[in-house]
This record gives sequence, C-alpha cells and structure tokens, in this order.
Amino acid sequence: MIKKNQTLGEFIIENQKYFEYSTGELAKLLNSIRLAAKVVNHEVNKAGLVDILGTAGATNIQGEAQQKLDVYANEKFIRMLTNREIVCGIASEENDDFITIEGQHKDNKNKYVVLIDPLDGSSNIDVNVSVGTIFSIYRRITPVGTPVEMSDFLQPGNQQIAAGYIVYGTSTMLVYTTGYGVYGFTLNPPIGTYYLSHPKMRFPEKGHIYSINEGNYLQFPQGVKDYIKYCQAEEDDRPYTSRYIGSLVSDMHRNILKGGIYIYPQSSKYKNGKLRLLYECNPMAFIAEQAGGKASDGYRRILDIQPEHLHQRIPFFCGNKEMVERAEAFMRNADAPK
Ligand code: P6P
Repeated sequence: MIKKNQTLGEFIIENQKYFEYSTGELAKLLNSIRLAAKVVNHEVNKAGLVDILGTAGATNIQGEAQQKLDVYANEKFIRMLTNREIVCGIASEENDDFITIEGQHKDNKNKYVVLIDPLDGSSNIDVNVSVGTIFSIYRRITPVGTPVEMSDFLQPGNQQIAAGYIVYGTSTMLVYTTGYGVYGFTLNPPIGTYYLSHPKMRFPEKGHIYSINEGNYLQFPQGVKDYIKYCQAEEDDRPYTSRYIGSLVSDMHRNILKGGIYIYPQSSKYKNGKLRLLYECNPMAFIAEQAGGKASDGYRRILDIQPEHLHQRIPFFCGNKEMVERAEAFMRNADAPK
C-alpha cells in the first residue's frame, strides 16, 4: 500500500513482508545504503568547496583515472556495509577483486552480496553535472558461514533480489526495486529523510528521447547507425530528441520519467561496449524491466547473460520496450545476409 509522503524507512519496513526469505536483513541492507548515500550526497554537494575535486592520482582496474570523490564514495559505501555486518561480500567498480566481509564471530551468517558502482559518471563532478551510485543485491549461492566465492558475484541479473540507484542531481533521489515495481524517494536535506515522491515509476507508453554518444558514430555497428538515422528522420512522430548527459544514472532516470532509450554499443574502441554488466547494466536492466521497459545487448536480454568475470563489459540498449525492440530490429536487419 502506498501512503503519500511515506519515508523510505517506513516503506522498507511496510514492504518487508513482500520479501521472501528476508529476516529483516534486507531492510537493514537498504537502510545502510540509504545512510551511505546521504553521506556521499553531502560530499558531492560541496565538491566545489573542498579538496575532493579532480583525480586521486590513481587508476582503477578499468585503467580510468580515479576521481577523489570516486575513492571517497567507494570507501563510504564499503565501510557502511562492512560495519553493519549485513553482507558477506562486496564487489565494486573501484576494487580489482571482491571483498570478503568476515563477521565478528567469524561464522558470517549473512546471506547477501552487494555489487556497486559507488560514483558513476564521476568525470562530470568537476563540471557540476549530476552523478550517481548504482547497486545490485543477490543472495549468496555458496554455503552460509563460509567465505564468499567468485560464483556468488557471477550470477545472472535475473537472480537479483534488489537493485537501485541514487542520483545526486538538482535533488537527491534513491530509486530501487525488489521485483515489485520501482519506487523513487527524494531526500529532504535539512532533515536527512527520504520521502516517497515517485511511486510505481514506469516508462511512458511512447518514448521520444535517444541517448547515445554520437561522437563515436563512425565506430558504431551498422544497425546502430541505421537506428540513429531512423530517430532523426522527419516522419511519423519523429525526429526524436537527442539527450546525452554522460552519466548513466541521470540519462536512465530522465528516460524512465520522460520516455527514451539509452544505448552504449560496441565500437572499435570498446569491443564489448563500455558499461559493466554486473554493477551498471544488470541493476539498470532490473529497474527498466520493472518499470515496463526492456534491456538487451542488442540481441540478448541483459538479465539472462551469464557473467564470466567481475568487470565484464557489455553493449547496452535500455529503455522503452518499443524503442529497444526497434533498435534490435535494426541490429538484426544490418546483420542479415544481403
Ligand atoms: P562516454 C560514465 O563513465 C559512464 O560509465 C556512464 O555513466 C556514461 O553514460 C558513460 O560512461 C559515458 O561514456 O564514452 O560517452 O563519455
């Protein structure tokens, strides 16, 4: 049941009963993410004032210069999740390998693992453009009480039990799903409470926004080039509008609210696309499908793809169902033997 202005904490507890197996651990887990997001939000909002702008002088496994705020956000989320002993393992974009959380009692009875992109789109921080955090939660598949293994993290996205994002934009919002719809909560900064502002978020029936970095046009597969030309043609209800922020969370959030498709395809620079399957595409795909949309790699449903390694990249087509299906048709037609 949806109550106007319900707080995130009330909502989690009230909907706990819809969540099988949970013994309140998921509520604690979502609450720890909520708290970490408040702390990161505080830093993001004052990034221009203190020395946390710019690069941290290190690079992550992706070979990308780590921003100071990337490192800060990563440390905050990992510490928050570790100190509360709610999860048995964490994988992060910023860490080469996964982290095993040894419980104080050594026989860690926790049953969830979290995969996280602590600060996505962080290259936008220095230019004051919105960034976000993305998280994905699974039940472990190895025996409870034993150290987590890679197999606990390499589960297909259709096994996620919860996924969400925080968008640090003109307002800070936490959006998540546990498989019963997508709910958006807006932070009221003076009191540090999130209120239910977007119940049952769903893509509009039709979408007219396409989000893609057209600077890479010449490197795109022919099917993507054909789809972009389709979007730009002046007929039917086109041309569509091109909107690309360069921050997956922001582009996806806008497209769910307004209707649109986000595409990061394979290219000569990124043979398997740029986005990571485990902590960007899977959580966003779970949310998109729960909001009535669709997510694929241009051919296969993202949530059915069996991951092979932690930082695996994958082409990503995600948005309104009819827009994704049309883009997939262009991909198939371009591949068909002439
Ligand atoms: P490009 C940010 O680094 C990110 O992972 C997504 O948030 C964003 O949509 C994309 O990469 C931007 O990549 O190559 O267009 O700058």
